[in-house]
Amino acid sequence: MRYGQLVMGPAGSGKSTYCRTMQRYAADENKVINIVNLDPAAEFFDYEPLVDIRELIQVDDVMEDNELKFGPNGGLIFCMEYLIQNRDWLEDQLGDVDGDYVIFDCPGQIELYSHMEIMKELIEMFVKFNFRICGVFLVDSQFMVDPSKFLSGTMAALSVMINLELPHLNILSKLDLLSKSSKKHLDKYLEPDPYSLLNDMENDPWNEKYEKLTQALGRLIEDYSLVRFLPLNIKDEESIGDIKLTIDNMIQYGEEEDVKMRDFDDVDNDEND
Ligand SMILES: Nc1nc2c(ncn2[C@@H]2O[C@H](COP(=O)(O)OP(=O)(O)OP(=O)(O)O)[C@@H](O)[C@H]2O)c(=O)[nH]1
Ligand SMILES: [Mg+2]
Repeated sequence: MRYGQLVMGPAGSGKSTYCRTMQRYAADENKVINIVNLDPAAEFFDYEPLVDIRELIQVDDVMEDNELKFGPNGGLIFCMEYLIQNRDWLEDQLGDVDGDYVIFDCPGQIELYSHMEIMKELIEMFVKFNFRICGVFLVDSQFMVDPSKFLSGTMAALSVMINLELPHLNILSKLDLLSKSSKKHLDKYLEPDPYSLLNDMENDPWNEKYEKLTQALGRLIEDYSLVRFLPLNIKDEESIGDIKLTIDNMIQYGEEEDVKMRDFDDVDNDEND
């Protein structure tokens, strides 16, 4: 069995930073996590990828192609479909390492996750490659400390959960950037009680007009009671550790076999021999 996280979320929500943070956290525990870049439009990320989709196909090349004539969004979808058609390339690049742990850094185009089939096909492919995989959906906490924005972020998370049918974790990212007063209100959003949040919206002119719709959305979130968020503060080891532990439990990492340990000690021993 291999273990994986599929890291998704809107543009700029902190996906690539999350991948790097997880990798470094694991390295501090002498464990190896590899990262695969699945964003064909990526320009910068601060990690050394095990596999990089840009070696197979890049959005710029697709957009410059005179026959295809794609813009950036259509180009990205084309690249993802191309990846699925070239599954042998990906399988070959990923190798076949039993018990390894791979984080897949996905593009920031929300429609890929919320209603298109591409991610589902990709997930099926990973399952065939023997991965036990979970979805990690990041939402920038700076946009969530406001009831109406929280509602739309939660709906986005819910549609991804329902569409992908994967074990799923929602994360509120970039907590280190929140002001002290926003942090105080955070608890309300981590274990959301839609009704009390909706009360907070009472003076919102939008809510006056669409009160019933807002209530129905609140009921939907409550009924599913699956939409919960874990906070991520990349400057706080405990917050990173909590997320890692929750995910490892979800994918049962380390329960069935000895986890892969990097032999830092062996290097020292060799030098002493
Ligand atoms: N302070 C702080 N900055 C962050 C954090 N996460 C991301 N950022 C910054 O936010 C910007 C976007 O972060 P990325 O990790 O590239 O986000 P992404 O979701 O991979 O973005 P796309 O791939 O373009 O969709 C960068 O400038 C990061 O440095 C965080 O936890 N704290
Ligand atoms: Mg990124």
